Formats: sequence, C-alpha cells, structure tokens
Amino acid sequence: MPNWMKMIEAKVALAKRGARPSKAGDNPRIPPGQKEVYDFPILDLGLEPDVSPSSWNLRVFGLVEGELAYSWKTFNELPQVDLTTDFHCVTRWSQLDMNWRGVPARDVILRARPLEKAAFVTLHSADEYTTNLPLEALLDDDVILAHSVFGKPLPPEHGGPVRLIVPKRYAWKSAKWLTGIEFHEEDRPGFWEVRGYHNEADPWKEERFSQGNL
Ligand SMILES: Nc1nc2c(c(=O)[nH]1)N[C@H]1C(S)=C(S)[C@@H](COP(=O)(O)O)O[C@H]1N2
Ligand SMILES: [Mo]
Repeated sequence: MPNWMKMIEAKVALAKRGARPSKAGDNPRIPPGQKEVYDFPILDLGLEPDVSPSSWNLRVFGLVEGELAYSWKTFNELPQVDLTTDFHCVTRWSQLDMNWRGVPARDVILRARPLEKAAFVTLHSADEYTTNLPLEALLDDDVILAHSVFGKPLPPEHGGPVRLIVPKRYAWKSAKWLTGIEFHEEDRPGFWEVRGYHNEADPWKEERFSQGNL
C-alpha cells in the first residue's frame, strides 16, 4: 500500500476513534461530524521543516504582473490584523475562537496584481506540501497569513513563522510554513487533493473526500 494511502487510513482511523460527532442541537458553530477540542492539536506530514524567520521567504509568483518576494522584515511591514476564527480539521476536531494575528491574504495577493486569467492558486510550503484554492477564496476578508496565535509567535509545529489560515475550509487548506503563492489559469490539485481529499473542503457540506466518505 502506498504511503499516502496509509496516511489517509491513519487519519480516518483517528477520526473514528476520537469522534463524538456533533448532532443537531449541539453547538451550532460545530459543523456536522466534528467534535470540539480545546488543545489545538498538531497535524502534518511529520516532516517539520526548519524555518527560522531570518531564512524565511515568501514568493508570490506565476500569473501576476509583478512577482513579489517578502523577507520576514518586509512581510512584517504590511498591514496587520487580529482575527478570531474557527478551525475545522477533516479528522473531525474543531477548535473555536482561535485568535490569529497576521496579514490579510488579499493585501499580499493584490500587491502582486494577478492577471485577469489567474483563477487558481497553489500554496507552497517548506515541507513540500501544497494545497490549492480558487483565487477568489483567498480574497475573503477572513483569510490571513498568520504569524501569531493567541498573542504569541506561531510555534514551528503549527507552521511558524508564517502559515495560511482559511477559516471557511477544512484545515488542510491552511498551509503551514508558507513559502509560496503561485497563480495559474487552471486548478492544480495539491498534496491531499490528488490523494482523495475533496477539492473544495467546505466543512459545513462535509466535503471530506472526493468519493464520498472513505
Ligand atoms: N505545510 C503543511 N501544511 C499543512 C499540513 C502539512 O502537512 N504541511 N497539514 C494540514 C492539515 S491536514 C491540518 S489539519 C492543519 C493542522 O494544523 P495544526 O497542526 O497547526 O493544527 O495543517 C494543514 N497544513
Ligand atoms: Mo487535517
């Protein structure tokens, strides 16, 4: 069995073990099939890259008029926002009221002036993880490039120095250790999306897997 299939199976097993799925009448902020947690679990491929702020770079490239490259210093000079959002992982945990600080994704993106035909984005991470979204989804005002959580710098295990946060999608779309935002004309499925995860990942529609729930 290929490694990625084992990873999906492990995630599904974890989901079945850990879940007391929410039912109608439970907290209306918890999407169907999710269970509330309070301890901000760590979930990734297990390959924590070594990204210090001084070596970190963010490239904004592809179908844009002006490619950009941010260093830690120039990134921190961008406008900052505080944002309280909910975080839903496909392995069935949800944490409410996460408190992030960072730069709105739209500010970073619009500064690069995407071309008319740029409709989709690949998010690139330092662990070689990728995920994909329509450009439009990244322009929502609740999507940020976060460098802090709960008032402290984002720890490396949670994707520091900078990660994406996309509250309206399952958390695998929220790329940790973000190093690149690439624009394309066509949609290019990312690491989990080519391995059976749903392309859209809306937790309210339970868009977990592309072939229904495994
Ligand atoms: N670069 C990278 N980003 C990633 C992942 C990963 O493996 N690599 N895992 C995703 C998944 S499946 C989840 S649930 C969240 C978990 O974020 P956390 O570990 O901060 O809770 O990160 C997402 N972003
Ligand atoms: Mo996840």
